[in-house]
Amino acid sequence: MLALRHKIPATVLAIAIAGSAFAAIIHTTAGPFGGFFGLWGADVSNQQSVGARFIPNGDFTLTSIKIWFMNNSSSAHPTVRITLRTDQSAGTVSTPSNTVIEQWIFNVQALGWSPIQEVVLSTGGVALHSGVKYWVVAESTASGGSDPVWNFASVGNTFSATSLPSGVWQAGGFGAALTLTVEGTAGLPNPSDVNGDGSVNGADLSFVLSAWGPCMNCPADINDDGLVDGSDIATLLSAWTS
Ligand SMILES: [Ca+2]
Ligand SMILES: [Ca+2]
Repeated sequence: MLALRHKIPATVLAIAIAGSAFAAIIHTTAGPFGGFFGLWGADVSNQQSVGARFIPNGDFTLTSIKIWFMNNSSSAHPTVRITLRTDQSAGTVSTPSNTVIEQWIFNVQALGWSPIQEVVLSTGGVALHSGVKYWVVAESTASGGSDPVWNFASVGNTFSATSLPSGVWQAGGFGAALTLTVEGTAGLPNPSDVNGDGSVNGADLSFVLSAWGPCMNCPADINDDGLVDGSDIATLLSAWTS
């Protein structure tokens, strides 16, 4: 469902938020795009969720995701939930799966049709594997007419999908280019870097010692055997960086 807008703020494209000097761009599009009738976007509401797919061309660790949002309300800041998900390919149809890798919930900053680029930061340790399909999905419980609008970009390099009110996903295509920038650091996360700060050092050692004992699905269990013990310490020490 397209949402046509009638204002094109002259300053919109001049707004840029500089990324970290250490972050690499994994996938990016142009900024908000409009035509004669104004800016274009996809409604994110209780009737429709929207997804954009990206495929890393190398192994990365996620650092941030940036998306331009407008707002159908000029007075309220509706809530949006962003999730990073795996792909669910059925036959030749690619849509988001229900497997959430990381999620962020916030209220859109934009009021009305002047878009603002929202930036969400990863808590660390999220691996993005080369050649694998990932989805960034935006959802909202806001009703139509007062809902967030995910801006379209001018270049169609991002495969998209939208959901029906029933929640069933329908694949879109490359035509509706949603704005999206995914950034990360090169290389997969180091399991010994349990606090995800890029170094393996005393802080990680303290973290592991404080989680000593049985521990399922926790970062301190570096070798993922359900127990935080000396074998995890040995792995951590062998990966020591500073
Ligand atoms: Ca660390
Ligand atoms: Ca272990």
